[in-house]
Amino acid sequence: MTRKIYSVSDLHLFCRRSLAERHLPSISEAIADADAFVFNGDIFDFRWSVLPTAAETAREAVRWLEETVQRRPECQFHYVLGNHDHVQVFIDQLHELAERTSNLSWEPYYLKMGKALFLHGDCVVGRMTARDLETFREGWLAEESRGEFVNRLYDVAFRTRVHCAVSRMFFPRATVIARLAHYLDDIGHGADSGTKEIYFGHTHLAIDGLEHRGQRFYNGGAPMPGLAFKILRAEIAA
Ligand SMILES: [Mn+2]
Repeated sequence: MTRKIYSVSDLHLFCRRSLAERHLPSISEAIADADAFVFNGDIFDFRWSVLPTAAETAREAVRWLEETVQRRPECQFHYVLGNHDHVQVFIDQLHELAERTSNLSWEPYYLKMGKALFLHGDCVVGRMTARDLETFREGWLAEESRGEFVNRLYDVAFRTRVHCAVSRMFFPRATVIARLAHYLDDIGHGADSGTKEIYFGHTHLAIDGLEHRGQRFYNGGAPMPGLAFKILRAEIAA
């Protein structure tokens, strides 16, 4: 008996440079087929939101999530936070929503299901322990939208595909995997643990089952211009 688990990360909803809208139909199809569905961080983007305040973004985000989750009560939904959605005003409302919704739970850092582990992956911005990641995330708690001027500069950068080069420069694959392995060791889910598959995002660069020290790493990329994006599917022994 296996359970079908799908996951997506880095939709960056509410950021106008995200192409997530066009993937929403395939996300609905995956949800219709799923026993469990994992939102693996940066689903909503508070820094680059088109809405004027984090409070308004949080309200719309929770409304979207509630509708999505209620449409398929047979599916268990899990929300794992990323850096862009590790914002206090959202966390409070997410917690409240999960309290009153039987098929939704949330985790700040990672979720273990069977031999699989789901985490956002922002622990790869440096060589981080769990403690380092907590400190890093504290810096996001009071995030507010950056406003129109900076947003426009980023629009230009995206038109010239600078973001693709930046992702590749900051996140070489070997470095990403080594840093993930370091963090996983720290939280007790490293090579010698029972954890065999790692699903993550954040870097916006797709990885399809790369093997390292007996663990396999998967990243679905991101729905952004010039980048690959995929809904990840896992089968887990129930
Ligand atoms: Mn991220």
